[in-house]
Amino acid sequence: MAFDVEKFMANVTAQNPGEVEFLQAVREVVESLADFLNEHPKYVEYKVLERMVEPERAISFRVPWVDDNGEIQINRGYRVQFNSAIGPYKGGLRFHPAVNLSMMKFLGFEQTFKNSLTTLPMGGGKGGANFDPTGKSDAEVMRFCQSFMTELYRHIGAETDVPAGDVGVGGREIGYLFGQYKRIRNHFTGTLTGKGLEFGGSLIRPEATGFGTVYFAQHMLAEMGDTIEGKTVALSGFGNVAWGAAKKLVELGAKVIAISGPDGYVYIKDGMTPEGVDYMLDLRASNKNIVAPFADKFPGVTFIPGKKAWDAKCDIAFPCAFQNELNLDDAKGLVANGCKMVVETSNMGCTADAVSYLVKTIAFAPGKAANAGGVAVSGLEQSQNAEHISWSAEEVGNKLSFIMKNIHDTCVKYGKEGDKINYVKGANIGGFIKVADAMIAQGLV
Ligand code: 2IT
Repeated sequence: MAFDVEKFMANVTAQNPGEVEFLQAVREVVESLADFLNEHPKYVEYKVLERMVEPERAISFRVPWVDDNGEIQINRGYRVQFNSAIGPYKGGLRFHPAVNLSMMKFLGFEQTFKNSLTTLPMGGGKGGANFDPTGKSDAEVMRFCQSFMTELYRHIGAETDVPAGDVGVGGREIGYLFGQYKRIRNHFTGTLTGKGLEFGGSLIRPEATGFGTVYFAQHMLAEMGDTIEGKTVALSGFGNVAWGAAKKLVELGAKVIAISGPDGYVYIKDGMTPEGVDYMLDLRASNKNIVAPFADKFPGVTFIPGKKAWDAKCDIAFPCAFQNELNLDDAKGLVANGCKMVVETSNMGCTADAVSYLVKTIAFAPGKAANAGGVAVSGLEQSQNAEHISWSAEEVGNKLSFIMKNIHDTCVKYGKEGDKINYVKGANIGGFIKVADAMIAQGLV
């Protein structure tokens, strides 16, 4: 029974019509796995991949709330519980106007592989709402979060499903969500991660995704006999993930020359300073979703409206904002400008044709490997909550660094092609095996 990529994709496409992002994420995995499956026919025989592309459960619900003008607003909330073969569902919540079922499914599918790569016992899930936090007051965000949790609480739990943050959901939102969960259930448990330090949060969780992606980049560079010191770096976004990456890059002596927002990018001629890194937090907290004020704040910084950070000449690019934010033209532009490495830090940050081009041309890491540090430290937060203790920053940091090295080693193990490493293939095969073997061992469930 040979595995046929196009036949498989034709079935998935018929079952999930119009779910463009989900189908993109599935195709990437299926193409990476095809040879491996044909070499290991038991996975084909047990229809593991057919089962993996079907979420165990997908919940959609109404989220009514009242805005500051007294007007009633209705949003749609989701939780997609994708795969629990290796642990309770785990994955973030995204609040963004473009959220729909396809986006939730692509993120939940990717999360399953990513969580497996961390080596921690976490299944895959994702959720969110088509709520736009831009310009909302604190009170509006709180009322929205309370209404969202008033439905979500019945589907989650410390041993069932543990949500966290993602785009549009940070410490403030997790605080409001946790408060409402605790109030309804009368349980103080680690059912959400990314909590404040005063109520069960983990040190290093805010930094973890950004730190992890930089550690991953260091391992990629070491593979090529190089280091990160002195490298010019372009980042997209200025949220939590871009902030963590910038903080670690500046600390390690790299030169961060661009960050970006929906309004354009800022070019930082002499590289970002530690003060610039701190100011990224103020920008995010302002809730305006624009990066332009960074150029007013610091001398030697130019705002380039309407352009992406990929216009800036750099050695390394870290997409840290949203899916499909780096397309084939962007990729070709980066390479023409001398870029040697793209480290996808947003989930599916590059379009499929950009990924194919980058994998062939320079060093490329997919988000499910490079950005796994965030969920990995969420897993460590769960462990600390379960033990009712908190670890030092050093202990968490060391574990994060060890996990990122392991993920890199896994990518090398399964992705080596001659003297190059295909990190996409390595991450997909490496993430697949553990989940697939667990599914086979547990029978048809
Ligand atoms: O995409 C991701 O891995 C996250 N948004 C973090 C998920 C988590 O559970 O910490």
